[in-house]
Amino acid sequence: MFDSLKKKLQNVKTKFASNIEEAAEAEPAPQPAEQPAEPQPLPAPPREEEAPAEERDKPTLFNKVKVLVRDREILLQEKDIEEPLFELEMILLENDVALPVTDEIIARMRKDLVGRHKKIGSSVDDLVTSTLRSALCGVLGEGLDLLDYVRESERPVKILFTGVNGTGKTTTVAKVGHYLQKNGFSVVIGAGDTFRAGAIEQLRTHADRLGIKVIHHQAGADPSAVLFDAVQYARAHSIDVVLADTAGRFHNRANLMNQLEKIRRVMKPDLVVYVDEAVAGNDAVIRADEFNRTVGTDAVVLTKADMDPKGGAAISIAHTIGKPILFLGTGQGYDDILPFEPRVVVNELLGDGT
Ligand SMILES: Nc1nc2c(ncn2[C@@H]2O[C@H](COP(=O)(O)OP(=O)(O)O)[C@@H](O)[C@H]2O)c(=O)[nH]1
Ligand SMILES: [Mg+2]
Repeated sequence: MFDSLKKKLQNVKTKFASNIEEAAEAEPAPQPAEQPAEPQPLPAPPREEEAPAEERDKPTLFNKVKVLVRDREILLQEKDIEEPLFELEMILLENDVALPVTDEIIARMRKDLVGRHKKIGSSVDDLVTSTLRSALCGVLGEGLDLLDYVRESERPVKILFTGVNGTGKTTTVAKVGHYLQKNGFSVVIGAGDTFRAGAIEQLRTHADRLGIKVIHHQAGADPSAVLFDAVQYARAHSIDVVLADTAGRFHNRANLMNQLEKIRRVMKPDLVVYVDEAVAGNDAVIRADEFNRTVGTDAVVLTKADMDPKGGAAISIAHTIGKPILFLGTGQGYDDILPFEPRVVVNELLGDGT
């Protein structure tokens, strides 16, 4: 998952670190008496080793930051990180991170490295990794824990899955059903894709394997009626969660969008989940944005993350539409679904697994 991006981030981290080390080596030898909290003209001398820790930790007022390199402190300036910052920007764009999200990450990196006092140990690597980590976490925002959500909601919890064709909605409905069952919740699935031949059968095959009840009508039936019945069934049998599969649709196809509006009115979903594939990169981000504007979206599932070397959609989508990612799909098996925890994904990207 995201291997190309991971490798490139590793390289750019090394570049940041070596630039900072170079800046440290170019720094003049420490001067004695210094006023730590006062603004000073550039270039400023490094701070004294013997300056009290609490003084060293105070934010400086000018545009640079003290960095400890091999047990000595230097003042890091913008020019020292300009080049790796540019390289990082190119890497993010090449890996399908949306432009505004790339800008945000770069701005966060710059702000964190320059113009603020930073307390770090003697490792430049740690500084670079933690700065990059917090910039990425900043754009990924908070995930959404489905188990917590279900625990805290009135029953039955109704979840509607929507999005374009072939992205993995039906597979995701089956995976989420399995995930909820494993975690102690009862589930019923509504076969709301009555449009495509074979869709009901496909869903029933998944559900049979997983021991999940499917409510379905004939092909061509009104999906609102099917999903209404699924909700009634859940009420009558005290089922915790209703998962509603739907036919793939485009935001710009009026008849299908009207049908979706009707499903929403009749079923009254608690969560509308937009499903798209991570491999679609920027296209997935644009489509999610358009779906969110036209029908509204509460959360996103990105499938096929296992086939995506870039990770751009996963990084960009939540920040772009302002809605959390719920899961990443990571394969074709029923267990190949990963609750989206931003910190875990960022650690995976930065390759340190901590
Ligand atoms: N590699 C991989 N394939 C997936 C994933 N999710 C779905 N698929 C495959 O994508 C194809 C389309 O899935 P389907 O659920 O029928 O999509 P739908 O048309 O949106 O309902 C199927 O072959 C699935 O096995 C995933 O996370 N990883
Ligand atoms: Mg389907």
